[in-house]
Order: sequence, then structure tokens, then C-alpha cells
Amino acid sequence: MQPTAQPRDDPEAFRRAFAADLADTLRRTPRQIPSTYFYDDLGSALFEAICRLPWYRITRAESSLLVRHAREILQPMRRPVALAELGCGSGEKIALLVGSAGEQFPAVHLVDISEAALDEARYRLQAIGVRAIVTHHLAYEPGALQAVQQRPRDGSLMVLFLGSNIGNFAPAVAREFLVRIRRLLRSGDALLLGADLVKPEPELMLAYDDPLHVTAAFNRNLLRRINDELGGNFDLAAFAHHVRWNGADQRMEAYLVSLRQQHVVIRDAALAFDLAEGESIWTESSHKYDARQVLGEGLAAGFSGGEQWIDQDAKFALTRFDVS
Ligand code: AVI
Repeated sequence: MQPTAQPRDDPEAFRRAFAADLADTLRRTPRQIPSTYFYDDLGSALFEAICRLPWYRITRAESSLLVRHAREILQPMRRPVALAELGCGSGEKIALLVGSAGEQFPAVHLVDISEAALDEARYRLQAIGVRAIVTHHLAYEPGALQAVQQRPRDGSLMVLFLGSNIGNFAPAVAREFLVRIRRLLRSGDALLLGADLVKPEPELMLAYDDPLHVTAAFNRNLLRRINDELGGNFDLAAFAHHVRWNGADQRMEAYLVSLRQQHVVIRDAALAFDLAEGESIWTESSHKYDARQVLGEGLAAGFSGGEQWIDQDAKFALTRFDVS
């Protein structure tokens, strides 16, 4: 499933794109909903809660790597270094990097499709004394393009793509994404990539099917959103959150399983279909990498370098790819 995040500045255009995506993906076998639609205001808040769950370790592992290694991560960059985070969310992680680096940054670009997240990230960075904050209310790549176009003439640019967001892309899509980011950059620039690594299946199952059922709520919220925004009639109580580890494809898969036979109508997507009892809607894939695989992907995309900082316990890798 390729995320097709849209800028939200034109709500009607966004609604039409959402409806068109569903009209396509809910007709496929198996039926699917693109995971990019998780992140409305409630979905983003639920995701922030997931990041605080003891069983979901990505955010804490990455944050502590950023704090511990901020200076090493930035060390080879030509000064001054501008930063651009794609999908910054609440800005917590870029703020940790900035706060631990012990230097000034000429510009910090924040890219996100959630306006609420951008506001929060801006306040967070202002609070730690960052003066030049530029927000881009856009999807990853248009946002990266704007950040590149507005970069200071001197120095270098580090693009951050954290949180294992890369894992929500299918491998071929991830590869193409890295190639396009590489092409936007110039010699001396870098990409800092956060990727979750393969770990024992029981740990993954708990991370994606937590005992507090926050992830289940995050998943079901997709249906609530479709009901509210596109005139859907999903009965949320008639769906179970189901996850599985697909070892062959190295990914966690999330589904919403219909608990009974039901007739679904989504008025604004001109969709009507029957779901059988036990039939699933596939809502997310979270690919897990080996550290060496991450390196290989970056180098194949035309980057050089590939210094890595790894949390061996949580199994999470930060990799800095350079542009030579
Ligand atoms: C944003 N993304 C990297 C998360 C992940 O781990 O795939 C989204 C998420 N889905 C369920 N829990 C967290």
C-alpha cells in the first residue's frame, strides 16, 4: 500500500482524493485502506499514545540514540547545518537532536500533513531557542522539495526521516523514495534514517497488539474517520483488530476483521459491498529491516557512508547516509 498523503489546505480536494483512494483499495483482494489515512487529529493523538506504550519501543529507542549520539551524527557535516524533518509529528525527536547538539542551526524545516502537529513542533523548537523555523504543511516529498529550494546558500542540509516511517512503505516504494530524496540533495548533505529491525515475533506482536488496546483503537479509528468524513456506515463494534508477523516479507501486517456478515456503504466514495464474517480489511504493513539491509538500501539509492547507531536491545537503527 503506497501512502498517498495529501496536503490538507484544500479540504474538499482532500476528501475527493480520500474517496477515490478507497474506491480503488476497498475493491482489491484483499480489501485495503491505505495507512496514510490513520493520521487525522484523533489518529495522530492515538499514535502519540502508542509511542508511550511500554510495548512499542521505537520512539524511546530512537530518542535515546538521538540524545546520546547527536554530536557524532552531525560531526562530519559542513557548517552551518540546516535540518529538515519529513513527517515531524510533534517535533519531539528533532528537538532532542537540536537540544543535544550544542550548536545553532541556520534553519529547521518541519514537514507534516497535520497542521496541529506542525504547530506543536514549532512551539517545541521555539521553546528551546531555535529562531529560524520553517513549516511545510505537505506530504514528505513536496515538503522535502520546498525545504531544498529554501535552504541557505552555504553549508549543508541534513534530511531526517525517522520513526521507521520507511517501514510503512512497500520495499520497492521505499527504494524509489530514497532515490528521489538522494536526487534532491547535493554533495555534503546527508539523510538520517530511522529503521526498526527484525526482532522476536512475541515482541512484535505485543508492540502492534498492545494489552491496553490503544493500537486496536488506532486501527478502528480509520473506520470512524470514513464514517464521519465520507458518509460510511461501518459498525465499529463489528470489527476486530488483528495483526500477524509475515516472516517471508519481514513485516507486521494489521487488519480489521469483520465479526459478522455486513453490508457496507460509503456514500461519498460511491461504494457498496458485502463483507463476509471473518473477512479482513488490510490497513497497514510495518516492514522490519536488518541493519545491513538498511545500509544496502541507502547505498543502492546513490548515497555513500552509512554510519550506524544501533540500540541492540530494542533493535532499532539510525543510519546517516552521506552525499559525496
Ligand atoms: C508510523 N509508523 C512507523 C508506525 C509503525 O510502527 O508502523 C505506525 C504504527 N502502527 C501501529 N503502531 C504504530
